[in-house]
Amino acid sequence: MLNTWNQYQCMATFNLSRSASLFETGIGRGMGFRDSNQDLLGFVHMIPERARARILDIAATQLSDGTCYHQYQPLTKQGNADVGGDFYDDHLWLVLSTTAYVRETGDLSILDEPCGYADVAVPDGQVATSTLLDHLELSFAYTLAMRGPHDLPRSGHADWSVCRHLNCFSTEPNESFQLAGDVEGSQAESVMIAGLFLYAAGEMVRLYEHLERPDDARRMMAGYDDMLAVMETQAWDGEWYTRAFDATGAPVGSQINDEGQIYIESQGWAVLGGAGLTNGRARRALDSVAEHLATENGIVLQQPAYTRYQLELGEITSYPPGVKENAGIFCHNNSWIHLAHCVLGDGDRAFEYYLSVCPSAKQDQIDTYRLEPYVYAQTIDGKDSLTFGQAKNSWLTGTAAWTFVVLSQGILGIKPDYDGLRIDPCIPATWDGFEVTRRFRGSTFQIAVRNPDHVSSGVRETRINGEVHTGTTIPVPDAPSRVSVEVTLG
Ligand code: BGC
Ligand code: IFM
Repeated sequence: MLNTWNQYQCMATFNLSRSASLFETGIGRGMGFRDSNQDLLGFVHMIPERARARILDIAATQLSDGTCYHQYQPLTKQGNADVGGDFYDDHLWLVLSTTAYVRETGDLSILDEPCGYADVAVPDGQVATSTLLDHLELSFAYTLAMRGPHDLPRSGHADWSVCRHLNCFSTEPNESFQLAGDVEGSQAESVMIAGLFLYAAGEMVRLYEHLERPDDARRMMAGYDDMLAVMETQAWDGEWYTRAFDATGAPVGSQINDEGQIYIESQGWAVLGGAGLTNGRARRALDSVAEHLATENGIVLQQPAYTRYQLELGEITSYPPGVKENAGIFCHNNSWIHLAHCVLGDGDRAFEYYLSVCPSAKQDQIDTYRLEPYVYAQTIDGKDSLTFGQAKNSWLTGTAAWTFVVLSQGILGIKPDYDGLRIDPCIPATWDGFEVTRRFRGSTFQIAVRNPDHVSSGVRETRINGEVHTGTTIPVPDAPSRVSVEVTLG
């Protein structure tokens, strides 16, 4: 899966985003701001020049207020005006794709490239004045500024979960149905965006540290600390992190709800963003995922599934229980939980969960799974569905990129970093070790990891070309060469 099919699928998602497939609709979807930024995470190592161009194209569809065209057409590179500016997670994914590219390539020049905003005309013969770094700064500032009543980031029309629409509410107490449409000025909030912001802010801190701009790094850290405090004071529900607050300020993904009490996305992003790491909540939140959401076919998106249409939550409640975002297994967000377990050093759980959505592990139930056993599916029907275990929409899904990150950087622990290749695995304790050949910035790293004590994580010794090396980051040689790396866990 990792060497061949996963990367082949990453190439497909990079090229096609979510358009031109037998599952999605023709050219209607174009390139998604959110989707294509995430697809890059599984592509930057393959053809970095194409990744560079794509990042700049995407950035140019950001609007000058910080929001983005949600989709753009690849040939004209023009945003689709009918779906612009109202998904308040979009801009943050640009931070992830850009820093992934720079970590992989070391190419800092991309930060100074003029991009321009989609709504600001550039006179003929001139270049745009805003650079990619300006776009990252604007993305950071936008989320910090656009907050709701709990000081959490506002969600806009919808966050990553595109069909949960929190900005609708009935103004008539007894009205049971009203056409869903955002109520102007409503201030629904997203806990997932708060976690994603924490992660993105952490990336900005490390980028500025690498650029040797300590004042800017401190400024980013202040934003991080501010959001972390809000997350811990407003979004902890007792056993897990809440998912959102709707337009009336009521929690979504809380024990006080009768349906949709616990959601997967906010648990993953809280931990990836660094919440709950010093107060036991990260472990507790992931234990709650295991208790309420995990199944042998993957982790369902929320529980209990919605059984009736609810205006305050929108389209998500119109899907049958166990299907798609309504308590289906969305493989894409499963990978955030895999990575969160890697943050906690729990390689057994990360790998067990990975296998539960891995298509090549479905051979003995292929009559139930019913899709290709070599590319990830977007969803697998959840335990509330009559067709539990049946996969849907293979190929064009963010699962491809994120699972490549899980396997290569989370479990095998080979992480491209600004100063070299960091090797810090998180594997099942039963593994004796593994070997990997990784090409990185022109050199070839021959990596052997040994696990004599059968632990999951923790590096006891690193050797480079036979010599003991302090730390886990392998520097890049001045001239392209072969580097032999031996890592002993324990
Ligand atoms: C997904 C659907 C989702 C839709 C919302 C599609 O990519 O396949 O599950 O409802 O996006 O626009
Ligand atoms: O995050 C979205 C994505 O943008 C399109 N497909 C569905 C995902 C989850 O709703």
